[in-house]
Amino acid sequence: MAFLKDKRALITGIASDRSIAWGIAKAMAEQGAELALTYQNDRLKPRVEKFAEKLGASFIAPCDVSTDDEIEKLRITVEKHWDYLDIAVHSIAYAPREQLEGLFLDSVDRDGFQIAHEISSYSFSAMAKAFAPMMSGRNAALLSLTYIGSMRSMPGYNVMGLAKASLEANVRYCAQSLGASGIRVNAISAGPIRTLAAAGIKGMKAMIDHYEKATPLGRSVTIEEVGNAAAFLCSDLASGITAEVLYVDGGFHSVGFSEAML
Ligand code: 0WD
Repeated sequence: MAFLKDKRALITGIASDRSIAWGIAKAMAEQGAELALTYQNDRLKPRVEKFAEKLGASFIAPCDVSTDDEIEKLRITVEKHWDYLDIAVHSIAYAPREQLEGLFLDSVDRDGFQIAHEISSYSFSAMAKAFAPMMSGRNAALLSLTYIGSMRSMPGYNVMGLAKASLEANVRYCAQSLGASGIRVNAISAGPIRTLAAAGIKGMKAMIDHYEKATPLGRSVTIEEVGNAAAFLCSDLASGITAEVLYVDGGFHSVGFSEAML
């Protein structure tokens, strides 16, 4: 059963074939969704064009979420192609590299804090505001990607942990704002995956290695596993689920200490 048949999905955040958004796009296409993909800048455009071709996406469009103008342009483009939207995926995060090194208090500053929160959290509300009118009354779904560094301190994650905490609250408040319009709003908290974004975080390799000892599944997860969970959460099968942060992390979030760590 293709459980996203007749659904139209807008997917942001594909930067490479390791991107979580690529895993999500593949899973949604497999489940029958019609796709549109965005790219952050001209450098990424040819890459995203190829990805769009592979999945038979209807169109691609630029969007750097750091300005309202670009988000508005994206909304206009999407409206030109489609008269409704069922799914919008926000798979975007950014903090200046120097924010992701050393101890939090040694690296955080006003600019870094503002940029991390604006790109990684505010842009989700901005997307929700822009696309809610096209999604209204359709059992539609908005989805973002978060990480457990929002709840627990992680080496090098620093201000991004604060931005993810904000993003998770953002999901709950957007869910409250949009529930009456039949729009569900959720996030997936993924285990660590080697992507371009993860490469910027010092200690990521050690953290992924640690997962082998620390998770019930004995490993971290793949972009395909996150993609399948995303496809489910954005489908009618999840019609009762909103304001939720779903952990797709091999069970890491549940563990205090494991046998393998003794
Ligand atoms: O371990 C991981 N990789 C995890 C990632 C674990 C848990 C959560 N996540 C989250 C990330 O925080 C992010 O929210 O998943 C989301 C996707 O991250 P990813 O797939 O790991 O990373 P990547 O493939 O790098 O895609 C993120 C993309 C950017 O890539 P780069 O590496 O070029 O910064 O986000 C996009 C960009 O394409 N992006 C933007 N898009 C539009 N406007 C912007 C922007 N201003 N900034 C970054």
